[in-house]
Amino acid sequence: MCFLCKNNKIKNKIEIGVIEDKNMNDKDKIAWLQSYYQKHNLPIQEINLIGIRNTADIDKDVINDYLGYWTKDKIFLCLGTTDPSVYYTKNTVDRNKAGTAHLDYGWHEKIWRIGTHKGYEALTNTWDSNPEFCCKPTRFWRDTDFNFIRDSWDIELRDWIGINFHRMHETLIVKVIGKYSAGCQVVQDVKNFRHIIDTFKSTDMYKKQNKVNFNYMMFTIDQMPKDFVA
Ligand SMILES: [Ca+2]
Ligand SMILES: [Ca+2]
Repeated sequence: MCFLCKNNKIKNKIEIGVIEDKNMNDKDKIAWLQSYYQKHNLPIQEINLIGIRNTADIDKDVINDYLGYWTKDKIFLCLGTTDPSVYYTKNTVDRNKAGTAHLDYGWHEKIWRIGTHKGYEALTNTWDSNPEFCCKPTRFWRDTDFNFIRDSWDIELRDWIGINFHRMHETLIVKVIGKYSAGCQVVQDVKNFRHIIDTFKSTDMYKKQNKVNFNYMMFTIDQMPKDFVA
C-alpha cells in the first residue's frame, strides 16, 4: 500500500472512530479527540479534562472508568469512577432522599476550577459572585428509585451541588468506590490525582488567572475507538 493511501486509511478510521490498528498510540488518541471536539464544535482549551464512563457492574461498586486530560501533545488517563457508589445508592441513611446524583455524560462547559474538597486541593464546582469566575452549575440526573438505571421517571437537574473532581484515599489504593462518590468524579490513585492537579496548575491559563474555569467531556466507553483505553 502506498504511503498516501495508508495515511488516508488511518485518517478515515480516526474520523469514523473505528480504529482497528492494535495499540492505538497517544498521537492517534489525541487526533481522535481533536477530531471529535472539532466535529461537535467543542472549544479546545490548553488542557482538556475527560472522563470515560463504563456503567457495567455499577451495582458491584467497581472502579472501572477512566479520568484524565489531553493537550495538543499529551494524553493522560487513569482509573477512577464517574459513577456514584453503591453506598450512596443503597444506604437509606446517608443517600440523598431525592435520588442519587449521576453526572450526565457529554459536554460540561466550565464546571470546575482549582479549589478545596474536604480540606485538600481538587477541582471544585465553585459558585462565585463574580460571573467571570463562577463555575457553571453541573448537569446531572437523580436516580429516584435507587436502581442505578436512568428511568423515564428519574429527574434531570442543573445545579451547584458539590459535584467535584477529587481522589479516593490519601495513601492507599482502594478497590471499591465505597464512600468516595455520591456523584463526584474520583481518581483511584492519589499519585495520578496529584499529577492531574499539578498539570492543571502548570498551565498558562491557570498561572494567568487561578480562578479560571475548566471544561469536562464525559464519554461513554462505547463511544471510544477500540484500544483507546487498555
Ligand atoms: Ca463505572
Ligand atoms: Ca432509576
